[in-house]
Amino acid sequence: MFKKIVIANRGDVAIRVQRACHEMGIKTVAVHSTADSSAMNVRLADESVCIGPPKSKDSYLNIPAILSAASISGADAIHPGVGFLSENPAFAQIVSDHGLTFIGPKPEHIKVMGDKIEAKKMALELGIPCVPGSDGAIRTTDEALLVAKDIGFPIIVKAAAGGGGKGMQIAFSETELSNAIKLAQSEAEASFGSGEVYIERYLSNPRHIEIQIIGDKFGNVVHLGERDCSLQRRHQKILEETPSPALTKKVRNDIGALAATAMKKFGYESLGTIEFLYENGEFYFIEMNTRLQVEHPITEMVTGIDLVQKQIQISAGEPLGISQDEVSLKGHSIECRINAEDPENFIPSPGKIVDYHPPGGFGIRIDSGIYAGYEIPPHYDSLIAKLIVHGQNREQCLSRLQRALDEFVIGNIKTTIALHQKLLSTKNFIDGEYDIHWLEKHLLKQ
Ligand code: MV4
Repeated sequence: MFKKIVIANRGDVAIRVQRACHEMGIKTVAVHSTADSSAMNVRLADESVCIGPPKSKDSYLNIPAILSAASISGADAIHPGVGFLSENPAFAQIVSDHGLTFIGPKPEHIKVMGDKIEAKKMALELGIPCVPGSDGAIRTTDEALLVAKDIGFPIIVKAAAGGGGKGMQIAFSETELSNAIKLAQSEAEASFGSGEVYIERYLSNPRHIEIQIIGDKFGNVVHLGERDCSLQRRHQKILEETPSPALTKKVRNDIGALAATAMKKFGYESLGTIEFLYENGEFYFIEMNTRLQVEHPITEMVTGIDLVQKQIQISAGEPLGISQDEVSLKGHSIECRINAEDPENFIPSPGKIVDYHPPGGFGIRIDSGIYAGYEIPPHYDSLIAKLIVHGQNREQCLSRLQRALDEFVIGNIKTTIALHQKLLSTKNFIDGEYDIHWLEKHLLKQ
């Protein structure tokens, strides 16, 4: 097992990884920007190294600085957390070229899934159902029209280098197609430096359901159920839950088994999430995430498995040690993402936290790096806390969550706690009746 790990991240995730390390007797090195010198993960780490100025590009994405921190601290592995360098195949390769372990999958696997066209080809080859669409990149309207004859309208144009919704365009008819392609191409070029696009049949009211899988270096792969991440605003998830109110036990077991079988065939090792759109009882693959995810705690709550410890053990060459029969999903879990933002207009609200009283009690978990007196820097993502609740069933989970939100004090900055309180008192949500558009259409005024 590793003796010392560099955690190349910040905020709640840096603390999450650090907790796993400390419980396993592994020393931690926090790397941080000058804006994060007083962050809680830095205080709690065994060692810390400043790796640059506030801008992520100069610090959390600064590969030479992170490698130097690993070298001077004598670490044997690097955990990339979520975001930042976690899905950068070149970084994963450089880390191993320096004789260190990248805690994550193989660079080849990160690379395939990073290109959405390659990912889709691979998914089809592995027997994962995909949205009907072009076989590869689309260059001209004529090429698109030929595919459209087969799949029909509406059609969505997506960037190959994309993900997260950037560079997407919808065409409802032939007349709109040419414009949609041009717009998507130029947006993709501007955002990712590659104008490559592909097309799919546009699903109008799906849910976003993702399957958590975990595999080791010996070909053992299991699935750990799903997470329903349909509640989002502008491609930012707001609340996630498991199990999904939309799935039966049989549907869950079938898609989970399919995902696990596919990943075994792929030779995938580490944590992974397969994202699907789910509409009219059918699953359609859209993307795969080759990292730990922000919403992983809800899977931990229902499985009882520490995903980060497992991820580290697997990277150290240990066997998974769990068979599919040994995975049982118990109760219900929900995560509310609490952002330092105005709950009405979502304008970031960084600043000093004066009062802090997190909720507690049975079934409550807070993953956060904030504390009373902490000044939230303005340079990063506005996620400041994750409130994760577990209950024996959805009903108990909802009442416990409502109680926890009512107890939560974060003053005197604006947070999205009020938005979650509103969501929890809305009939459609209480009934589990929502799709990927519901939050923006029915709860938020635009
Ligand atoms: C789609 C889709 C409908 N049909 N693909 C958005 C982000 C990217 N990860 C994929 N996305 C979508 N792909 C087809 N063929 C609708 C979306 C989409 C979406 C997906 C998941 C969660 C929220 C979303 C919000 C708007 C659009």
